[in-house]
Amino acid sequence: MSVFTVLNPATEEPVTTVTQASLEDTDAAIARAAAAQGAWRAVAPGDRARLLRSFAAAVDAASEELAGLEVAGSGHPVGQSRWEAGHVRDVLLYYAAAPERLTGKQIPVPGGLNVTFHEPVGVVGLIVPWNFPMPILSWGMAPALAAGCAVVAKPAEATPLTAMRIGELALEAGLPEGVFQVLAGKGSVVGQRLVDHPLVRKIVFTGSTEVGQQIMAGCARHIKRLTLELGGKSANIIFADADLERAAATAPYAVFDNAGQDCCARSRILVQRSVLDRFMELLEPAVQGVAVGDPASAATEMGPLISAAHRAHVAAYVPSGAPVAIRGHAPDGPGFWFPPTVLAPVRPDDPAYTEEVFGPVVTVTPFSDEAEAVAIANDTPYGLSGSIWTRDVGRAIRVSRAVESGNLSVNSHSSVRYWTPFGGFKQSGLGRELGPDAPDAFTETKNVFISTEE
Ligand code: TAP
Repeated sequence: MSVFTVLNPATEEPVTTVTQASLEDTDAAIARAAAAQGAWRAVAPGDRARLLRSFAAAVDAASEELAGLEVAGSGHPVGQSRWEAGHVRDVLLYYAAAPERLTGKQIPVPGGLNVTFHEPVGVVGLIVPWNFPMPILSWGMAPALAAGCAVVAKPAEATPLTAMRIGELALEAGLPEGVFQVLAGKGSVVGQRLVDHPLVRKIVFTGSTEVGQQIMAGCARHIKRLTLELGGKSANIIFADADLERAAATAPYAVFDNAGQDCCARSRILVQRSVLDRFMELLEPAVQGVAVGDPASAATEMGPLISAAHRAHVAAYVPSGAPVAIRGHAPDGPGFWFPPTVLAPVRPDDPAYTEEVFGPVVTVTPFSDEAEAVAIANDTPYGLSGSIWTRDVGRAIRVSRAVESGNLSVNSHSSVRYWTPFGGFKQSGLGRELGPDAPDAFTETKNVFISTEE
């Protein structure tokens, strides 16, 4: 039996140990899910909706406990952790409305009519990364359950605690056994088995592009349905006519939230050359003002990185002699701390400029005009997110259309909402999550011809 010790990233102290599911445990969970699937899809839509609302209420009642687990097990600041627990509740409530709206179409044809049905795809394998254990779990779990699918979820090995508790809450709320299960364990064991097992009909994967490629290849063997949410290297594009004060005040939060461990991190700031100096003057105090420290304190805005190994990975992007333009604060002593760091000027072949750092490191690059801004923004294999700052409405729309990215914001650093679609262009992913159509992605459309011939 293999056991994983969850460490508190802020103290390096053990929080608890978690038994890792084996291959046999995974097969047994998939068998339970497949057995539960038929009865779950047959639950009347209104009753499935009621159960999802009960699940949301159970999450709400446990939100302080869930937030505490995320503070201790992931190092997320407590304010953020509370928001994340509330987000799971809200996502469940939003998709609780879906079971009664999974309607089909009727299409007149000669000699009769066709009707379409949305049939649940079957057992769904949900593979979650360590950076946002609660929100990303909920984005797959809630629409899949609403569509009538049974779900087996695998949280990241390093951050299983909140997902495990949410699995218990589902049962306490009355979801039938086997409909929603959480299996803590390794990607190479549990995750791989979900991909390989023929009874799992869809994989929802969020994680690195590299593992996503392996998963896509594994799913191809079964023509298994697949959603991929992968890496990002998003641009925060600031034009000279923008509200520079607001753009600079929010730029740190666009990249340093969750210590930069965010697929949507705007980790490349592009600034029109004529306002570069003024922007850097404004950015300095904003970066220095980010409150980095004890995640349990309500005043903290940024906590530690997830592990010593990840800190070493991030630090490699800031070697001695790196062009550090601004460096914020971070505590000394135990904990996997890394200060908010702004690099400028950065060579276009520097790995900090081209690769996903997944830490609190941002590069600043000047551009001359709109065409150059778009060209630089698109010069990456990724296309997940980004922001555009300008007072010119026409330019805002032109640049939004030209940037090859799935989720953009204009004059704002936030672009993820559960009621709008989310996903990536290019190597940032495949398919869309969230938004009103998300449950459809957990169904197959069945088309039935009904003859009216006498
Ligand atoms: P990965 O190393 O890719 O891991 C993601 C999940 O996949 C983990 O649960 C992991 O298990 C599992 N896994 C690993 N190998 C597997 C395999 N062979 N078969 C099946 N599952 C496997 O990513 P990460 O380091 O946790 O997360 C960071 C990456 O995720 C970044 O690139 C980030 O951009 C991306 N991300 C994207 C999004 C969206 S929405 N696009 C959101 C968040 C993060 P273990 O825990 O055992 O490794």
